[in-house]
Amino acid sequence: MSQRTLVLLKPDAVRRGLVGEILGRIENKAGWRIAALELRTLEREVLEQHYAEHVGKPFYEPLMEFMTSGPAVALVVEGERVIEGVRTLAGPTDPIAATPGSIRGDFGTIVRENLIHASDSEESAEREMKIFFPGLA
Ligand code: RTP
Ligand code: MG
Repeated sequence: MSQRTLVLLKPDAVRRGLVGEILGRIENKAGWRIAALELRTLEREVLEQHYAEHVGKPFYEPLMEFMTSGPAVALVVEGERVIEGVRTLAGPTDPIAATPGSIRGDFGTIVRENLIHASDSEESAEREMKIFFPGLA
């Protein structure tokens, strides 16, 4: 079942020079391909839409601060079971709980600065792709 998912390489990944490493892990998966990609400093308005479910939580403002702190890479990846697949590559939200071998498990220590976002369902993927790539067919 071919799917598309919205992925963000967060500002910590760009600052630390991990973009190539992370994109490589995604590209190495058989049959997956990058369908859109952009390096940009994300505007707060865009992130407010993206993280609408977290409004009011204690980590919301620090998350906004972090996510606007420098350029990020937004991309759409297309391929077989890619929604679940990229989340498996990423590992759980808390990098200390993430298994080595996963992106968060290999490179992260801080819950907020966990390197990567990936859509968690088909509905989220559709919603998030429209936020970051409104022109995408
Ligand atoms: P994402 O949406 O970024 O893929 O991450 P997720 O599903 O694994 O985590 P979620 O619960 O949706 O939280 C979104 C992002 O907010 C930051 N966060 N900080 N307690 C905290 O300080 C805290 N909890 C979450 C992380 O950057 C997380 O990825
Ligand atoms: Mg989430």
